[in-house]
Amino acid sequence: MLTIYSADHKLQDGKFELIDGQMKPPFEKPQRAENVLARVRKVGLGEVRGPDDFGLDPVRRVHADDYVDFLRIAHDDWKKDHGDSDGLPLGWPCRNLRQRIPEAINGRLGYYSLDAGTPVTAGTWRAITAAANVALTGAKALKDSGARGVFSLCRPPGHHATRDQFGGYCFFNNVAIAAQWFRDQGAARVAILDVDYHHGNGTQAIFYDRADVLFVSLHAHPTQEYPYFLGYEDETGEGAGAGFNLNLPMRFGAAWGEYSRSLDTGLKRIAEYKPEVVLVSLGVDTFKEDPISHFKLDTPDYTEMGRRIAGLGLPTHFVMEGGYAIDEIGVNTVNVLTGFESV
Ligand code: SP5
Ligand code: ZN
Repeated sequence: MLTIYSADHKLQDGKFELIDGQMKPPFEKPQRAENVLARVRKVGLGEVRGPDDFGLDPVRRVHADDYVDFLRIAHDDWKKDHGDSDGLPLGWPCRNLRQRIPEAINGRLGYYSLDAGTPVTAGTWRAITAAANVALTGAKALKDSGARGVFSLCRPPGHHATRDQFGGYCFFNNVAIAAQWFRDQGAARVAILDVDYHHGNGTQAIFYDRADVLFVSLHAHPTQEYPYFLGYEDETGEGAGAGFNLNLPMRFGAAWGEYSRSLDTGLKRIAEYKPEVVLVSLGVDTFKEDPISHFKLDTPDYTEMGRRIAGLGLPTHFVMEGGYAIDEIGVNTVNVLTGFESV
């Protein structure tokens, strides 16, 4: 299987995230992607290629123009007020407040974000544009080559990013950008299967009122886990998108038995939909030893996950999302890919 990778991901290297009431070194760090890449090479998964530059047009198909323009200048503006530290918001336009964009960079960071766990650094813009290009290059390679599967080793991840908000370590929604690209290239129906431990609130929100992109997500129940405010079972889509969003939340402690039943439910829905292409938001933070998660998947389960996804018999674009157990992120991620190829 072809892997797309850019070393520019290393430019997203925050000093701290706010988590559990403490400023801690970010769980979402460069070594994650390096360990996945090392495993891809070790098992001989296939060629590793750098991304092509698609420019910002395909990004703007998913994200608001003002949001894209804000991210481009956000750290420069932060630096003017605060020096060369990482930018983090500390206030948001919540209930009972106005939805107006303020002048102050602190205020704009709040307006365009979901949380204080996602540092805006000097290298963020270059890293996130590279990650979008990694997703787009993988999409184009899948379409042009007629291969069964392609792996876009995106970092930072993307599925929490909405059309105009960053958060959950995500800035550009890589999988949504790739899905929209497939649509714009003529694919009538596109399905996204999100197996990251956290609900893909950004991806859901982007496609919520559309029938041309089916979103299916397996995740920790939002009543217990981040992002807390989206990802419930009763979110099934609206307007033209009614019936084209499927959330399969599970309580803390879910292991492969329960998880695999949810996976089969999700795969059945995707098969019924008859998409031309499937994108997989591939997070491996469902692993039993993940430091911020509470599911119990084990390393061999990822191989079986890949096999079951392959059972769809559809062109499949794997897009990297979360996974914070740094020593096992490589084997767990690549097991999905080799499991997929073994069928
Ligand atoms: C892409 C992705 O996986 N983003 C995850 C973002 C999660 N950020 C907040 C996590 C807070 C959960 N509490 C952690 C408890 C560990 N003691
Ligand atoms: Zn996650």
